[in-house]
Amino acid sequence: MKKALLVIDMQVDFCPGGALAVTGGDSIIPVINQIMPRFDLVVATQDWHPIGHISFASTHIGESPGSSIQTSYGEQILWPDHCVQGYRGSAFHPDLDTNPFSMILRKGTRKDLDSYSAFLENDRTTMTGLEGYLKNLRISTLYVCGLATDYCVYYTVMDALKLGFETKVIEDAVKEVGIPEGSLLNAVNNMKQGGAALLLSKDLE
Ligand code: VGL
Ligand code: ZN
Repeated sequence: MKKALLVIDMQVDFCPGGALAVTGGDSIIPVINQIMPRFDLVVATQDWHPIGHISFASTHIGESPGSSIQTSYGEQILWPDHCVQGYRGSAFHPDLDTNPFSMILRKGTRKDLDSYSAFLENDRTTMTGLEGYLKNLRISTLYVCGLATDYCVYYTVMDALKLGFETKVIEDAVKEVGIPEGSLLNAVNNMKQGGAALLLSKDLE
């Protein structure tokens, strides 16, 4: 049974001072750096949007961050401009050890389609290729860490469960956006109900 660690979106823009900062987002970096060597494989994701991305409030006249719009694939929450391809904010946080990464998956790269999950984009049909990559390498168990617990971690975990991976969330190696209110509780409840385990890094075997 091989296990992989998914490191979700540990980027400058999701850490304090960034465009879509998660409070305390950088506080989980030492934990992630410490646990990475224990896995058979480490995969990192980067939110990686083109200028004028559909998820940016600035792309839509009269809209502001926090509101949502209807798209061809359903409701899409709007965010401040963040993780723009090649900009400083899209880089991995400088304190994150990137050496253990076997693969870096970039998501949300298409202008008209957002992707929270590392497996399926927000239209819920376009695959990123990660499922095949992990299954070809005989990975059966996924541990998930990174940002944000209520968006990209949440969607990734729910898809991983549906795709048949045993899935665990490392509680002290994730942090939430918390918008809108209740988003963390909703995410945690659904992840547990879907069969995900929550554990602390100290309890990793
Ligand atoms: C994320 C909002 C917008 C995340 C990405 O990484 O959780 N959240 N884009
Ligand atoms: Zn994004």
